[in-house]
Amino acid sequence: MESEIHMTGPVCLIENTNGRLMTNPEALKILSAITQPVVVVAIVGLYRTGKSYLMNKLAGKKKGFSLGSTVQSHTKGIWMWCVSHPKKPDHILVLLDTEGLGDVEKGDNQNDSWIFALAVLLSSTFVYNSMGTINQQAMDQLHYVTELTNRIRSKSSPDENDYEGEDSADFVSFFPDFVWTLRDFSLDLEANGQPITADEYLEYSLKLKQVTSQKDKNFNLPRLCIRKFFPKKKCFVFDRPVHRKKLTQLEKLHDEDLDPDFVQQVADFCSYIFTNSKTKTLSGGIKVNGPRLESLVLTYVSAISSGDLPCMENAVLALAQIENSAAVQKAIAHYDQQMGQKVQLPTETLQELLDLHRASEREAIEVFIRSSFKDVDHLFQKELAAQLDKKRDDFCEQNRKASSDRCSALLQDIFSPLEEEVKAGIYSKPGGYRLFIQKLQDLKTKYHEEPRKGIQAEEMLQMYLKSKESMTDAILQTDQTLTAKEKEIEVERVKAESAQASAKMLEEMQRKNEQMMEQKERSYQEHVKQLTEKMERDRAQLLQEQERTLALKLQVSNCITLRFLFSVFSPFSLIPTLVWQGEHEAQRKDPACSLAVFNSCLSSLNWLLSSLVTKSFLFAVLSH
Ligand SMILES: Nc1nc2c(ncn2[C@@H]2O[C@H](COP(=O)(O)OP(=O)(O)OP(=O)(O)O)[C@@H](O)[C@H]2O)c(=O)[nH]1
Ligand SMILES: [Mg+2]
Repeated sequence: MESEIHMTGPVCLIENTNGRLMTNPEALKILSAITQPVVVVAIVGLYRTGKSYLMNKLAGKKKGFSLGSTVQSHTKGIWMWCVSHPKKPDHILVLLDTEGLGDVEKGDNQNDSWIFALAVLLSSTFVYNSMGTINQQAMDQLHYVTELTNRIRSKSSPDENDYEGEDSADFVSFFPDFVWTLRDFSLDLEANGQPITADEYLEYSLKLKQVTSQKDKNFNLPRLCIRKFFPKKKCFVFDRPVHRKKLTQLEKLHDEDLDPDFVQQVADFCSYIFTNSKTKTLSGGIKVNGPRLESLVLTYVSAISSGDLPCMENAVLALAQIENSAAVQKAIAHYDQQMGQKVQLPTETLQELLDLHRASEREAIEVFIRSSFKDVDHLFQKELAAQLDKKRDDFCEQNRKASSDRCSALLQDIFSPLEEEVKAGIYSKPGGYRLFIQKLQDLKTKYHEEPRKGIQAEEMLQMYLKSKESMTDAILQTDQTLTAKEKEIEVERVKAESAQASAKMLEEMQRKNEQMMEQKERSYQEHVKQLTEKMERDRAQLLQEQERTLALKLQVSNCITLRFLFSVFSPFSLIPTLVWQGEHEAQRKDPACSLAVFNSCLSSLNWLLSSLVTKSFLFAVLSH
């Protein structure tokens, strides 16, 4: 069960003091505790346009984000309120309310642009809020969107071969969805006498002019940028909530006191956001949770503060550094826990220990692979491999020591009575040597029968016997029943036995070395296997992202052909030719321009097709 979130009210996430942006540790701490994926909705727009009020509606609360009742701008910096997502279980809805743009008292446009850029970078749904209709003034106020290309980079080092604008063309894959909220909207939504939806109104307002002058270019620029950066757009219109005089009391009023249309419009807006706003996702399909959002905030704000452009790729890489390092720790902790549970030192054989290591290592690699991403040059996986190798070697050493300790204790237990007997002279008599050898054999058998002596059992025994060679020899030499010849033979036999044991030990050592080498190879293969599977999954993800971006870019080039067809076959073929020449220049430089033209071509083509089956076509032909 994921942890619940209890934030009684919003906190400032990014402070804006004297034009300097600073993160607030209290807010970052809240983010760091959110384990669930986050849906981030940011609202941006001119100051005093009811942004905070609307965000409170999304939080399902009457009060929260502080509202100002004077004409002075109220919200400063970026404020955050994290609430449980009302429709997505185990998701957190992060609401970001921003400082109003265009505050005359502030008079700092730069600062506004950064607030705007940060809201774009941090959100998965970007709400642009404005008063009244989408007129030229509203469009002009959106110049922040045209500045995004100068404020944000998608790649840390754009390809040299990329033509101008290519980097910004990649924004499209990672930018939030765009929602335009129009407050105190007083017009009827209709065009040519026909009712239209708010979305159609937005599309209509984003239509481009045929470029014949600089003025036309300026007219088109914000429209092009919105189309270019935000392929998914939505528009909501809101009536004025109450009579002007009651506006300052808005927070205290109940729904019954408000314009019923406004109440419904707010409900529709909230419902759309709850149902359609996506989890914040980064390049590589990385779903953002609280700590990840915290890292993004830190990276972007620190880039801005140090005079750099915030870069989406760098933010992901910075995040990867933190998480991959944590992934190594997590994997090692898992390995330690598994080994701690399963291993009892000393193990009977080296292979037994290596098998346990292998099983724990496999799981540890799985833990790492699951938690890591964008591990450039596999640096972190190599680090994990090195740490696991060291752990294995440490375990082998501990195993050797545990075995040595146990064997010496055993040898002491088993053989010390014999040593006492020798000291007491029990074997210093005729026939004593045979007696001694017999006893030694019995004790060796007893030693061999003891369980869990570990890998040093033989070596320790041989070492012990070697240390007692002089004692054995003394007993042999004092035994009067044996002839000199027999004693010579016996000395040779003992030597041969010792040499045989040494050879066996060497062989055993060789076998252990081979097992270790084999294990190293298997570890390597395990890393490669799991890495290959992960890379395969990443490749599929990348392909999906590339296809999405490519589809958008392709639309751009396709529209050139469509435009051509249209210019040839349209009853208005004379008009677009001029426009086409002017726009063509811009299209070559800016793919987004073509995207916009593509959309307008589509609508023209739609018009043409529908005209074909209506009388208006006849009328158009006749008038032509
Ligand atoms: N006319 C009108 N006023 C509204 C609307 N919604 C809220 N208000 C009022 O407008 C005033 C400002 O509202 P806020 O929500 O603080 O506006 P804001 O955009 O957050 O303002 P800043 O934080 O300064 O950028 C308050 O008195 C609200 O009651 C609306 O839809 N229309
Ligand atoms: Mg506000």
